[in-house]
Amino acid sequence: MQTSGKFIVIEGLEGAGKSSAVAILTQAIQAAGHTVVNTREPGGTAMAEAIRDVVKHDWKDEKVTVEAELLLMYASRAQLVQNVILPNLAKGYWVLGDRHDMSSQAYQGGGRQIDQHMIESLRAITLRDFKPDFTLYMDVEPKEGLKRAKGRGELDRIEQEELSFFERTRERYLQLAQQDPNCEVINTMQSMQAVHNDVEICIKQFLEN
Ligand code: T5A
Repeated sequence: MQTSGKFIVIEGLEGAGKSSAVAILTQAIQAAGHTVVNTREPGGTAMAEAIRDVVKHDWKDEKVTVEAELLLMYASRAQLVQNVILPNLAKGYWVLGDRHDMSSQAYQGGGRQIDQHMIESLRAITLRDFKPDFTLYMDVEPKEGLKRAKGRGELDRIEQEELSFFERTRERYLQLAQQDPNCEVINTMQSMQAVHNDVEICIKQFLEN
């Protein structure tokens, strides 16, 4: 599909401060005269939101397996990309995604240690060559991120994983960010004001180019 809008994605571990970054970016992009459509993954369509409930909280008494988790992330992404992201980009709107494919590569590939080739196959089926125009990876040390997430309330199924799971996830995130020329890393182990300033600088540079 031909697209004329831009697809911007925020990535990072729990408690990295993605929600605040989304608010800053939304405001900056709107101020530049663009219409912004906000999405989140998993989720963002009626069916994808039902999938989000399952992956975040299990299904009744039935545990989500590692394989089902991976497939559900891509099922949710397929619904969102085809039904929301591509049609809005085609209208010239800017889509701001709270998580996208890098999350699967980091959490399922890094955290769950699922073979990268298997993930690549699902990615090829779901996305073909569709990619974000720009990704902001909010980097946080897992211990600190989880502390922040705990401060916000009860932890969900994935947030209850061991620290080593998040350490592997972060390591993969950092590798992916380094390999992606359209990805900027924000250090969130600093004050919220300092993070705010860094996010503003990044989006300003992207908007100017
Ligand atoms: N997932 C998702 C996969 O495994 N594979 C996939 O393919 C996809 C798409 C989704 C879950 O699914 C997994 C990843 C996730 O486990 P989610 O709710 O979308 O879950 O994501 P979370 O990361 O859980 O969302 P959070 O709300 O925890 O993270 P945020 O948005 O990064 O954190 P935020 O902004 O709410 O901040 C949390 C708290 O920290 C404070 C904030 O005020 C807030 O209270 N904070 C700071 N405090 C001090 N200093 C700073 N610099 C701070 N920045 C934020």
